[in-house]
Amino acid sequence: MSFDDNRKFIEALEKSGDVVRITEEVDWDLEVGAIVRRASERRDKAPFFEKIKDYPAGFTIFGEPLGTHRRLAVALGLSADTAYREIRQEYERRLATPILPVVVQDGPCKENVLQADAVDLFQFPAPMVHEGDGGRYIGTWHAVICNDPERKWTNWGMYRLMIGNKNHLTGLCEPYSHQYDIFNRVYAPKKQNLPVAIAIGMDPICSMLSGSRSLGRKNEVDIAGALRQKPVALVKCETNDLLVPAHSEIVFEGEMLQGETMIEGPFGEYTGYRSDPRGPRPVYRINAVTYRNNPVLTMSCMGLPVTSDTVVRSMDYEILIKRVLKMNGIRFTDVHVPLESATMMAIVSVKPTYRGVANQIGYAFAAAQMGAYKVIVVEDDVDVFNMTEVLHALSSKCHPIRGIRQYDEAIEPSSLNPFSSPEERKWHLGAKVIFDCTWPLDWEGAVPGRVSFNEMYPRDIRERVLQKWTQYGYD
Ligand SMILES: Cc1cc2nc3c(=O)[nH]c(=O)nc-3n(C[C@H](O)[C@H](O)[C@H](O)COP(=O)(O)O)c2cc1C
Ligand SMILES: [Mn+2]
Repeated sequence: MSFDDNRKFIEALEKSGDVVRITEEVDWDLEVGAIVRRASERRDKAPFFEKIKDYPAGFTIFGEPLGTHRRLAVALGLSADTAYREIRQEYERRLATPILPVVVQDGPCKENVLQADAVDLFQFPAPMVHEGDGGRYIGTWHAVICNDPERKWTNWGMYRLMIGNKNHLTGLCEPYSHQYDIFNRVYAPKKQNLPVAIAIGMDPICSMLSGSRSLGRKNEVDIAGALRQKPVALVKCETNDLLVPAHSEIVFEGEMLQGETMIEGPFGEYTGYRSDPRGPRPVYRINAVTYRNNPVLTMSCMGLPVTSDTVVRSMDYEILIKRVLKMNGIRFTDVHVPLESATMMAIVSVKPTYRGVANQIGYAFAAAQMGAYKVIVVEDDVDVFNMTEVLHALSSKCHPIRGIRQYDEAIEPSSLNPFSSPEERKWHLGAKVIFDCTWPLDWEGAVPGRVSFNEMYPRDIRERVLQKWTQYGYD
């Protein structure tokens, strides 16, 4: 079961009880943002806004499509209450077999076509997401699509987009991103603009993959096919050769301009803060707009967890971290990036067989471009998803001096790191720390034994207690 668009996805979420249809008229100016924000902070259902002030009936907004693990499970065609570990396992299993897209001649995204002077980005109910944002953000859950003619592949990335004026967008595109690399490596030397297509309101899986880093230089659309277990139908743009999902709700065709900037931001960010000041950012000129009748604009209201960003990127980071650890020959047993950390912390479990494994993990994290700054290394008798066990291990086993190791000036992919100084943020410099919660191997014979039901009682006693538990008067 996979969804071609959010319309079908919303129907499925209605069945599983994970969406609220809001028929009351809401204001695009902060009211929509405030509702999405509160729902996220309460881990509540996704809001689907059916009537937006100042906009025609049928122009709707769908907030935080993947803002909970339940919604992620439904998007993958799994039951809404599938345990997260199983969701991740299924996700990783499907990743292994890419399914190439098919190109079709026509699609719903061509129901309305506007070109040149007819383009007006204010035609869509882009929300003023947070108070004090630099403008109205129309790209917070979408894909910017571009080709790399040198290496012959197509990139999809989620890079935020603010409306600059009637036919220009501007937004943050970090230097480590694929799009910036293509813009800078292929197009800048020729002083050519980079053709782009911006697809908003794609199906949940296509959107999700646009925000994923673990794929590396793969065509995101091939992996979207893998996860959907069905190829994505693509259709050609009107004004360039790029291909977009035929079921996209809204498509902007344009160019990322050489040598021009617009003042963008600030914006409420994924870390739960607003750290990055207003400043000059890349500009996209929009030459054509195509959209479905009654378009569904998707959005994310970044800020304190849990948002679609947190849900998607935590899993993506776990997959990335596993790969980095494997590449370094580190034998780990599991990895968890807690949702509450907004991808800034990771827990890794290991079975130590040699000294210094935590330090080895520290170096691997410090060298890898990913924002898990705090890493808790536990032994494999701790379940990395059980924060009660993790906090106990951290409190009891990590030596306040010898158990902590810092790695300075680690290259940091995000310029939004709240604890870095403004100067460090500018240069993408971060730092990492390892909390080693493993027993030193040379303590052989002197390791404190853990006092727990499972570890401190003989099997026959435990079995008797379990068997008679309700007899004793417990539930
Ligand atoms: C909701 C959301 C918003 C994001 N906003 C930005 C952004 O404004 N700029 C940016 O460089 N990355 C942003 N990211 C992170 C990138 O999408 C992510 O790093 C992705 O891997 C980029 O694609 P690429 O690996 O193909 O470059 C965002 C991610 C999500 C999920
Ligand atoms: Mn990419």
